[in-house]
Amino acid sequence: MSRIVLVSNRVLDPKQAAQAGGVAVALADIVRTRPALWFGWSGDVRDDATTPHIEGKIATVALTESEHEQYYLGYSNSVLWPVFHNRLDLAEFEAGYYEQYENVNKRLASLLAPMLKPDDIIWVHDYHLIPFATELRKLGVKNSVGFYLHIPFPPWQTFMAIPEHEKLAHGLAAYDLVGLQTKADVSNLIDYMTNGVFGRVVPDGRIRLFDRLVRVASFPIGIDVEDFAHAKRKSPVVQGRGVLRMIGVDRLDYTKGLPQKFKAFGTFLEKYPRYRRQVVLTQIAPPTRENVGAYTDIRQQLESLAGSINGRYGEIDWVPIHYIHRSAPRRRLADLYRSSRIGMVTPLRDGMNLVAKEFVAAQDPADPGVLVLSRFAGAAEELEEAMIVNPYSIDAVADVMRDALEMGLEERIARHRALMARVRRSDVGTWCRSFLRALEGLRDDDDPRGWPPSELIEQALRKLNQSNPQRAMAGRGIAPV
Ligand code: GDG
Repeated sequence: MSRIVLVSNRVLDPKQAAQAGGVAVALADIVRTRPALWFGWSGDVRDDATTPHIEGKIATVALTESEHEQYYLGYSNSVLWPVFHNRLDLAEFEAGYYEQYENVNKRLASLLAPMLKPDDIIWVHDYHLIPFATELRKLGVKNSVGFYLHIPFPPWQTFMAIPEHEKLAHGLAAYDLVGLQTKADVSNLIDYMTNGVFGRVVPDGRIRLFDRLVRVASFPIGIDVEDFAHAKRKSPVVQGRGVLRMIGVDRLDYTKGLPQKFKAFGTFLEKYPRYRRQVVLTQIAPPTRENVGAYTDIRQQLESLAGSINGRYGEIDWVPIHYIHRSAPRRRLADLYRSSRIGMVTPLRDGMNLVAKEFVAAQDPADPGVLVLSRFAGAAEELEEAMIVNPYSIDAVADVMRDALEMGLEERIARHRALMARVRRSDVGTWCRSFLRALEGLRDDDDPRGWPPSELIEQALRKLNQSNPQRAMAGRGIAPV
């Protein structure tokens, strides 16, 4: 069995990873169960640590002050994060950010390269590390290298607003496999590769971009269902008997649609006064990236909205919004999900959103709560039986809150059963296995024609051929078979 080398911006102690949740659990699981090495940033910022700290299967590196400032807070979180979430207005295209982004990728690659064995499979995670494979290739690394993007890929013209988009495209082309969350993301990336930088889809379904062949496919991430399936019902007490809870759990990020959610709850209380005193909205919103400017605004906005809604509708014995700007223990999250009637997952844009799946997994199948899910979360592509909403439409979300509260037991059970089957089918184990199988398959594949073109690639081929047969013939679109 080949060793898996995981590379991610943050590396967590596997013991802490279980508490942190999300992807960290999945990666820690690979490290526990396979020959593996997990390499990346330790989370420390110091100017004196230049060599990796190696402990068992974990190798970590500190960042210097200026690397942290420009690679992490700067290019990764003030350029790529907002643009990939369609927030060009928040992007800070500062001179120097990209250079440092590339430098950190180069430095990390040069520290990892000497630790690699010829048959290692390398799996790089997320937007911080797009140029990582290019830097490895420059050092002569020939191994299979896959990349997984946890956040959405934007429409191609939005991506082209990034001044260095072509360099990023070169970065992506250096991978053998680029994995994305949804089919919509795959479609956006193929659009960009073919229209923006004139890649072409070749008959085996891969994309020829610059001088490389790269496969692009979707691998929707999932959760460890068993982690949530044994939640307890009677956990955190709600104020008063019979009061129903709506629950939200989101990092305090401007992509998560928190002000819109609070406004919709205010509108719901205004339009449907009979629900006053009957319902509370509990929002857990742990702090995140507080050193990035755009995150200060969202915090202030949310505090003022919670204050004004509570001031306007609250009573001595009933506070409508419980807003908690701290992290909750993972165990308690599962209990909170289970004791809530509605899961409010309403991001403005999200790669997948694991909270949606965790909420479903934690429900009591005999008396389940209802998931309200934004159509702009990647999870909406799979979780069709949720109540799908447009989070920008405050009035519509307020109405869906009422519909969800009024939904009868039979319908709640039917929806939950279907959702639970989906959450089980594409759990975190399936996600890991299918990505690694695809990557390992590419390595063994010396005849690229062996790859059946995926449904999406076929669609792209048809679309391009129909829209511009000459382009296809000219070799810019599809290579002749
Ligand atoms: C990125 C993409 C994609 C949250 N608050 C607490 C807490 N959490 C846990 C949740 C969940 C995880 O953190 C959050 O995952 P999400 O998927 O909801 O969102 P991002 O953090 O933005 O993750 C996203 C994901 O990567 C995976 O590919 O789905 O689209 O943006 O597991 O439960 N955990 C604890 N306390 C908290 O207060 N313990």
